[in-house]
Amino acid sequence: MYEQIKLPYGYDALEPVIGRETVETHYAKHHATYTTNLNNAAEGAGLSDKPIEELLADIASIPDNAVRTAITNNGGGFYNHNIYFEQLRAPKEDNAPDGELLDKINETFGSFDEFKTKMSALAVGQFGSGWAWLSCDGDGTLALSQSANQENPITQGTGRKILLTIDVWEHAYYLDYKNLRAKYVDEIWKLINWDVVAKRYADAVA
Ligand code: MN3
Repeated sequence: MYEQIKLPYGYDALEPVIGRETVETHYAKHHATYTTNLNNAAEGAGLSDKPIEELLADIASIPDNAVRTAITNNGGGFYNHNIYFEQLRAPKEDNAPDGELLDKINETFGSFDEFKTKMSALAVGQFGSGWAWLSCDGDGTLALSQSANQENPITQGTGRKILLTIDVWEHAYYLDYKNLRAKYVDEIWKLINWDVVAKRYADAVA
C-alpha cells in the first residue's frame, strides 16, 4: 500500500506564491487519485510490496502493457508529487541552499543564480505536461533534466537520485498564473525547502 506524504504545512502556507485552492486540489484530488490508481494497479499485479523506487526502476520488467502504463503514469504521479510537496515551505525572499550543496552547485553551474536560470529554462521549455529535475550520481555529480508526463530520472533509467523537482503540469499553476508558466517557475524558488534538498543530497552520497 503506497501512501501520500502528509503535507508538512497547511493548504494556505504557500501563499501568495501558490494559492490555497491550487494546493488543496493538487494534493487532495490529483495526488490522491494517482495514489489510489497506483494502489489498484500494483495490487492487481501483485506488486504492492515493492518499494516505490524499485517499482519505478524495474518498470520495463512488467510484461503486461496496460499494467506497465498504469504504473508508469500513476506510480510516477504518486512518487513525483511526494517529492514535490515534501520540498516546499512558506515563501522566503533570498531563499538559497548553503554548505556542501551550495558549494557543489557553484562548482557545477558557476553560481546559484546560473543554476536557477538553467533549471528554470528546462521547466519552462518542457513541451506540454512534465517536470524539471535536479538529480545526482552516487559520487555527488549533479545533473539537470526534464521529463514528460509522469516520467522522472528513475523511470528514464538514469540511475540517479532525485534532489529537487518543479511540476509544470498546468494543474500546478493555472489557477494562480493562468498561462504564465515562466512566472510560476520564477516564483517557486521562494518556496524551496533547501534543508529537505540538502538531506536528499547527503543521503544520495552517503
Ligand atoms: Mn502535479
